Amino acid sequence: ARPTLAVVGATGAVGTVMCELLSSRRDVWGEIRLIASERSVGRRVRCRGEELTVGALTPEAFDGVDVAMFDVPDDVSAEWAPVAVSRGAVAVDNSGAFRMDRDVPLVVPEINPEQVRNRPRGIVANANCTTLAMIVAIAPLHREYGLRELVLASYQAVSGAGQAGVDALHLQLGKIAGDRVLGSRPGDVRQAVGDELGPFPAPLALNVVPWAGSLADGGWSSEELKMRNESRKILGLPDLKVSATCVRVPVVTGHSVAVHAVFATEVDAEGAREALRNAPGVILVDDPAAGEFPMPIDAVGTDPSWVGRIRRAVDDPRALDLFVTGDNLRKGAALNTAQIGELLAKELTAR
Ligand code: 11C
Repeated sequence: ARPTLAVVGATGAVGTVMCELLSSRRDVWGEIRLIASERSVGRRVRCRGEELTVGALTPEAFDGVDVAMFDVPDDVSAEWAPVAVSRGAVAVDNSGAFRMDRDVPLVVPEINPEQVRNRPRGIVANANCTTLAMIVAIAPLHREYGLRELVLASYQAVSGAGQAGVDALHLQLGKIAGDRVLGSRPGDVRQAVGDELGPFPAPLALNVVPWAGSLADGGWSSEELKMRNESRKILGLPDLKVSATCVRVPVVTGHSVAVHAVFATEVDAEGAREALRNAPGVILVDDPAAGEFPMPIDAVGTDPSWVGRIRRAVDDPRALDLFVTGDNLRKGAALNTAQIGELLAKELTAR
């Protein structure tokens, strides 16, 4: 029989994309159960051509479930993924709650699909959306040249902070539309935006904010440390040097990363392009003379990581500079979770 799937957080920003993917990808599931927080219970949601009623998050909701996907905040996953496992499901978790747990594999199907079977806690973790956009393009270059170091700067969309982030940007843009004065100093939107900052520490409209996540030791943001720690774990490089600066930009969907990657051997840009042309989950867009480079407006609503602007560093023959953009709600979240779910469905169906 086909496995039963539960989607927890089905009505959130990622959950909504998950329902779209379940409707458009090859169908490997038997029953699909949608689960959400109290305020969404009873809502009717279209998924895979069916009109499904959203159910409550209770232990019994996982009875008979084979795979439970979690698209919820860390604290909800931390509490409920083990409940799903205790009821017999394999949990695929998109939060940060379990990613660095030694007994939880962190799986990107294009890179380390075999790890999905190594799950002593019954949980498989999905990486952070910023890590995912970048890592799909970095792994083929690592295979080619042997990665030693990453210096990263992100350009992250507001939907990374959920629907509240999207709502805040639209609200702010509405407030400043047509205003060419914008406060006492041209371009300082603070006065016009007021205190409607949503989940961000400063206005996003006509601004960039070098902050994502929470404050960690040494002045790093949690998001920057996730990029470091998750890249090391996914690539199996525990000593990889990674420095990231994470920046929020006024883009609705599509996380981008500027990458400086240092390798063990000399690199050449055409060789790197060739490796990426043949890589799964990657689309190469690298013809600046023709105005072609990866941008969020290309990546949004698509599955692959878009990569371009590939250059050998002027001052280091072992280093490449490049730019990557991916849909943070698809490959960055729902798509990678769906792909992991499909690996599990194949395994469970073969039993
Ligand atoms: C952001 N990347 O853009 C974050 C959202 O660890 O899964 C996802 C946080 C995570 O704000």
